Amino acid sequence: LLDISWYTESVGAGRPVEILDRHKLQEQQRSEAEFVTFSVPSYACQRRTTLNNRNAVLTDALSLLADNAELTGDEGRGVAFRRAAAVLKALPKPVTDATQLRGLPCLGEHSLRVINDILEDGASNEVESTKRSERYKALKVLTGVFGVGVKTADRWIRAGIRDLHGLQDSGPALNRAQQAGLQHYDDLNQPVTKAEADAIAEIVERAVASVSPGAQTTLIGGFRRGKPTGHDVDFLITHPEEGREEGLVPKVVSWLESEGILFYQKTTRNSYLEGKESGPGRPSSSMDRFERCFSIFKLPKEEKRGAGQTHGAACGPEAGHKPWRAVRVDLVVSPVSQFAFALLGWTGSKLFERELRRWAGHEKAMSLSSHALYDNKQRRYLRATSEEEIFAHLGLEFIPPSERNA
Ligand code: DCT
Ligand code: MG
Repeated sequence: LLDISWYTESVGAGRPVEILDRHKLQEQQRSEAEFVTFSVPSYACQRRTTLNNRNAVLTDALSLLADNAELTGDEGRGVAFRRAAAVLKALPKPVTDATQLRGLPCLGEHSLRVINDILEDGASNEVESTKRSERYKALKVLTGVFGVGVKTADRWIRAGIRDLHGLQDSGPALNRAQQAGLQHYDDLNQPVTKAEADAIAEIVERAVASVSPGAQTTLIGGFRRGKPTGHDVDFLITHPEEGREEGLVPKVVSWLESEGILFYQKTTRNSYLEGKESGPGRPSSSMDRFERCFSIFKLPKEEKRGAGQTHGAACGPEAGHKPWRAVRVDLVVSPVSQFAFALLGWTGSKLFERELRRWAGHEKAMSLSSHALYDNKQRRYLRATSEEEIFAHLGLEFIPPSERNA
């Protein structure tokens, strides 16, 4: 189970090649390429999944069906599509024929049908009709508003709201997050670049250093996995002296607010000392219990950030270009004793994390969270100060962040 190397077998391999002329050899190589079959381990946390996805057409289609399933409350089906997509993301070559997929894990009947349709006809009717469906489009737009979940979007749709105009016109009560989400809709639905993430990191580091010298800030989430863009920027903050991280978020928020950098913030305090009946390895819900801040930053545009160069009125607000953009930023604070677990749990991808927890539970009788790892057989917590140690506890080969893009 621990062997995560790839096996490729080819029809015709091993035949003596001397007797073939060059033309025939080329033909054989072509047919070998067409008949490569793949083999991958079944848990995503046993696989190395880089950002170099050779099957994007197929995985985009399956991801869309996963989105749709999640938007209609069918989480089980959503996970099934995500697992199928993740298997294809890990393949070393593009799939050209469905027979290459024989024996691969996580490819259910439904996913295989979609893959087959695309390989044979270039498109899947189910995917195309989902994309065009009014309900899917409305759910996408409405849940694209920061602070709006599936249940709220569904309620609005039943009240006849289909888009942002409908939302503004019919004016249901919006909470503070949703108001900010609607106000900054375009910015927040525009991918954040790595350069913007780095600029935000500089601001967060300055804030943290000024309110808690010695505290450390780490870029986590998709950017730690090497993604060139993201929907937000995630940071994990800790302090090398246990306890000194307590109450750090309100101080960082005050600093940012005094600098005029925050459009919105909601801070939740930590709750890992509450509910002693369930240890930190077994949180009562899937929510983390860290001190955390969901925020929207006001980031000056690049030309304003650099050497203070401006390019005249054409770039000014009077020309209709605002000199800043809104960016979603998540801050998470962990005590240093839990740092490795928080780092592993917040680096993602979401599916990689889900698979790590499933592996721990099903294969190792352990409970993994972003706080701790509990061994149910030994009835004790397993300590770790690095991600490498956690993988070792779990009996898994270490997978670096850039290969956790399942
Ligand atoms: N996470 C998780 N399960 C969730 C939500 C989040 O395990 N339900 C973890 C994994 C990723 C990390 O938190 C940050 O979450 P996101 O920002 O949503 O994910 P991302 O990979 O950073 O994606 P993006 O690049 O779009 O921000
Ligand atoms: Mg993110």
